[in-house]
Amino acid sequence: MANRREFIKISLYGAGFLAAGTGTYKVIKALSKREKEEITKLAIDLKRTPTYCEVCFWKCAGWVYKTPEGKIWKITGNDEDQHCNGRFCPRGTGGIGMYYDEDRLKTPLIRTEERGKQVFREATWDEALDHIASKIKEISSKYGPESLALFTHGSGSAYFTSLFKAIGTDSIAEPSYAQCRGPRDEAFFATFGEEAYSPEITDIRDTKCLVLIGSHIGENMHNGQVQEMSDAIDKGTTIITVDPRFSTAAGKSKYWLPIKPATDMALLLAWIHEIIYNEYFDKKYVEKYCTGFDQLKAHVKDFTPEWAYGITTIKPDLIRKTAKEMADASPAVLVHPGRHVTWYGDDTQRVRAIAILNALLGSWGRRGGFYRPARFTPASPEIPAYKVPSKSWTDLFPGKFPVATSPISNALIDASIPENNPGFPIKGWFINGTNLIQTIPDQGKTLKAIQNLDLLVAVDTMPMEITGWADVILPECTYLERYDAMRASPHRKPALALRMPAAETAYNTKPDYWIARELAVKLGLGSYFPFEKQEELLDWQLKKIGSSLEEMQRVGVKNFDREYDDLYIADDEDVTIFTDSGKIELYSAYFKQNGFDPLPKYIPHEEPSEGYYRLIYGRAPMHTFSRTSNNPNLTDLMDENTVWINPKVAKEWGITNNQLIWLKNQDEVISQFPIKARVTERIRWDSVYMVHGFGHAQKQMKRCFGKGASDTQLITKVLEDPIMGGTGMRGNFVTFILEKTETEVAS
Ligand SMILES: Nc1nc2c(c(=O)[nH]1)N[C@H]1C(S)=C(S)[C@@H](COP(=O)(O)OP(=O)(O)OC[C@H]3O[C@@H](n4cnc5c(=O)[nH]c(N)nc54)[C@H](O)[C@@H]3O)O[C@H]1N2
Ligand SMILES: Nc1nc2c(c(=O)[nH]1)N[C@H]1C(S)=C(S)[C@@H](COP(=O)(O)OP(=O)(O)OC[C@H]3O[C@@H](n4cnc5c(=O)[nH]c(N)nc54)[C@H](O)[C@@H]3O)O[C@H]1N2
Ligand code: SF4
Ligand SMILES: [Mo]
Repeated sequence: MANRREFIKISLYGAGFLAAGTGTYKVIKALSKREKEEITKLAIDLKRTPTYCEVCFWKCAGWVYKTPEGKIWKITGNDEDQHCNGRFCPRGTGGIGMYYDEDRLKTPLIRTEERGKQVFREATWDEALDHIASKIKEISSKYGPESLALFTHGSGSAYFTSLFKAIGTDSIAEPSYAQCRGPRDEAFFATFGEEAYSPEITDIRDTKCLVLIGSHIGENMHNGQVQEMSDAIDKGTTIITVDPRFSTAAGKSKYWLPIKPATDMALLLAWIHEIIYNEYFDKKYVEKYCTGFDQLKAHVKDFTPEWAYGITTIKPDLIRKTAKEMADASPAVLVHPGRHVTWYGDDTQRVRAIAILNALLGSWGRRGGFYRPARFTPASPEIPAYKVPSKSWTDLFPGKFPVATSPISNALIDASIPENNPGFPIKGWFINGTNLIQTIPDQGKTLKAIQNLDLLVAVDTMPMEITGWADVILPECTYLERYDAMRASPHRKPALALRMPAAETAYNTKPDYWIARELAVKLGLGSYFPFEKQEELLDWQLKKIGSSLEEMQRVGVKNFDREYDDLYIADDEDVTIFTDSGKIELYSAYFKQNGFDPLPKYIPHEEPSEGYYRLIYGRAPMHTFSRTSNNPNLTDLMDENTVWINPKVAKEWGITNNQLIWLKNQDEVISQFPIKARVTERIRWDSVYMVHGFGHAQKQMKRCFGKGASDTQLITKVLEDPIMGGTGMRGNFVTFILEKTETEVAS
């Protein structure tokens, strides 16, 4: 593959940067400059088509270049795009590997043996969709359409969501809520009346002080954020990183606070204490926009840095100094809200403390804090009203998680297990673009739920763990072979981005729009998809705004002016805050009303027992979850994960660098595959760390099968957030097995 060799050459250049750790934040810029030079040289021969990337959910818009022979040669960023500023990250560049992966799903498959045995027969699309439609009808008439659940992630979600609403169910969950940013968004809603959005409205570009609590930007490769952080580093911005691990970001920080994991709440409360009792807060701002200050002040009275030191192991003078740094930068200070925040079960409250801190520092709506987003919403064609479900997902477990604003994937899974006595049973799962086995903690529960289903459909591009359990597998073509809904995410300026087919459709695969519409037609719901072809819908939407599909195919991205000049709140400006009180709620009346603490409290969490270590995890710059583990281009950069162990601990155990070991958790679950030890001072002695997304147990993914260990397999204990149902995943502890005994190998 010519394009692959090219890619590796460029990527190795990038990987060198990464390994050296000197310029991680420069890698995107360096890659893009070289690529652009090469493209300029060759431009005459190359065709380009616009796309937006599906390798992660930052959705950068770019260009796909093809050789005269029709091979995809390169993907680069679109200069007009605010998400990427013309530069893709190494994963986005490696997206080509999704198209060329020879292990891809190639044709629809129908199970012929019971679940658990992966025996399928090939089917035509018509046959597969007929089979699904008749099962959907059967479940609907036996239990009601509400007993069908959709689990979805990624750009196909729009159309499958529409289909399932038309069928008559609102049990439609995305793992980006209860496994990711749900607690953050509910905490921000409660405080500011708005979420933190995606892409986050963090004004890193103009901040004078960036505080990262766990957020490991730089390994977490969300493109625009990494670029803005790179510029911030160059400008000498003060960065404070709180992480039990010396992350890439910690290496670029003025202050690294190697906190004892699970104790961040104590640090946050001590910072709030310092900021209030030293009168560091933005008085005018707090007076004008906030409510509940006196209650907050009384609440944090005793949460001194000395108190927090005993809990967090962070020295009082360091807590004081960092609080002062934030105050000095205020309001251009950004205590980052994080993104994957489902850690310890009190996550909504921890992010509430982060929100409160930002409010006190006056950073919400201010330059260098959180900007005000703007979004362009494309027109929707006229369709019949969706049927109102007679039973809603909120009736599955009445009274639980009153503050949740989105369906909770783990609650849908619970409701698929009869002995949990749900309000009504979930009997069918339609899964699009999410590998539930690796994504949802407590795999045993997921598998138990699966055994109770009457139907499990998986739409995917790869033979993942979840497709192995499906009754019907529908192979979607990759994002490089299809149109999709236009990207219309909020940003500093409203914008639209187009994705269109860049390459021939490989194998017998189909795009999400086609699949959703065909199924709708078979269910008698075709009127919900009035356009036969997606390009007709896109053209109709674009013509409404004086553009056209033809124009978007040429430009890829269209930025619009903001309707109002309100990127930031001007000094003393009257603004609408969307909470019930119309104020930024330091004291949350809404939480109180729902039976939760109106002000965040520190609650001690369980600690590892002797010989066990807390299992923490995160991202690697060159991979996205489990979706890229088999990508030929990206496995060339990293093909397994390692377990980071502190040298003191390694010595006690006699573990050496690169030694293959197994991990066993508190519930006696042993990692299915061994993992290499990485002995490093960069992790505290009480924890071990690994990158999520490896340890695949699906043999059909030949490159990644059995490489490294799966964190999810070891996350059997879930610390559920009582406020919104998030699955806290960092309350699991592991010990080491240096050699497996016969019985352990057999198990
Ligand atoms: N390359 C790459 N980038 C990605 C993704 C990807 O798959 N690959 N996924 C994207 C998505 S969807 C998300 S949600 C984000 C997630 O990215 P983030 O929101 O940045 O992730 P977190 O899980 O919050 O942070 C992981 C960090 O938390 C630290 N940590 C662990 N326990 C504690 C603790 O108790 N306290 C503190 N202070 N720190 C702790 C870990 O050492 C690690 O450095 O990344 C996004 N970016
Ligand atoms: N243990 C553990 N669990 C986690 C996390 C963690 O760090 N550790 N992170 C959590 C977070 S932050 C998030 S956001 C979620 C992410 O959860 P998921 O989105 O489920 O993550 P992936 O593992 O990437 O699974 C994506 C699936 O979509 C498929 N896919 C890729 N492209 C396409 C496409 O174009 N069409 C279709 N139909 N399918 C496609 C992939 O092959 C794969 O099966 O996981 C959460 N769960
Ligand atoms: S950050 Fe990287 S992987 Fe994510 S959308 Fe952008 S280019 Fe793609
Ligand atoms: Mo996420």
